[in-house]
Amino acid sequence: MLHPNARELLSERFALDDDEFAIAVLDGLSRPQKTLPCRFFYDSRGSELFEEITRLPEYYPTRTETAILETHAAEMADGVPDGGVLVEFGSGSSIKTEILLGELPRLGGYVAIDVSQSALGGAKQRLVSRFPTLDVRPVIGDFSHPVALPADLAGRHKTGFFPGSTIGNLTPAAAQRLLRVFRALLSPGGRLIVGVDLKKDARKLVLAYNDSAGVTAAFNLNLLARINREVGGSFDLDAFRHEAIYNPRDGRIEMHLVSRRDQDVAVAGRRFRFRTGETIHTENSYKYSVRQFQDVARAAGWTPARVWADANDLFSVHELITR
Ligand code: AVJ
Repeated sequence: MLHPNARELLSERFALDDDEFAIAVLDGLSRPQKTLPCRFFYDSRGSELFEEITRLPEYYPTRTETAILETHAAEMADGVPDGGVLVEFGSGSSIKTEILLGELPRLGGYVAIDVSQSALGGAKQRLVSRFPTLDVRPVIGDFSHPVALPADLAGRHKTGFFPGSTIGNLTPAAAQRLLRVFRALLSPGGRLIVGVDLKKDARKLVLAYNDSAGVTAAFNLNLLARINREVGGSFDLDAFRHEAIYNPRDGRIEMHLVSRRDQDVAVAGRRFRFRTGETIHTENSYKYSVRQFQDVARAAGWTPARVWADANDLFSVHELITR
């Protein structure tokens, strides 16, 4: 039995990560509705494929949110006091952050939280060369668990930044819990800028997750390749197909991997049976109206303030403040 802190100390990019993946896979495949957690999409191949998704003509969220940030960056920045700190949850390459940082010459520090040490290192290098006086503080960690901010910045005013509609991967109940965690971390007087994909025509949504070039299909199927490699699986990738559907009741896109035939698959020495048409549910991507998201934010103790959207109401960026 490991000391609880040992997991924290050893976690990133280490044996315990493989462990966590294996446990999640065996658990998910043992359920009546087979499921795999979407956070495991992002191995190095998966991250490449996601980058490719963001450039697809059908995938509107990334370019729409980027345009909203470019249009309204000065307004978003005007709530950050001189010497205040910007805290980004799941910062990755910090590309979108750069848009805000251009409007924040007197920022007291930028705390970038991400699980990938290499992404953090690359982002820091790029940001420091563009903003030589910026104090960049990489923190390795998973944004979904409370992370400790650098102690010397604890007393500063904090603005959180959570773009990308990553929050859409969570159920509304889990999104509410995460917003509460963020509020505690950013308090007192904290503020949050969060990107949220909007409800829209179901056909447009489905096309964004089922592109004609098949990149999203490859992204979804890559999860099976990862299981084969890292957990000792026997998945035949040709025996499954990608599916994206809009579930109007829950207001979410669901991605599934559909078994093309009756088959048995071995994973880590265990056997899993698939019927023809049976699916593995691999991702939810919830879509909100502005009001629905504000209700979730209020239930988490935030006060909704400004909302920015594009002219076609495809995507929204919310400002949440502490009353
Ligand atoms: C990174 C969670 C915002 O839900 O749109 C893109 C992931 N999955 N295409 C999304 C994703 C399939 C994406 N997020």
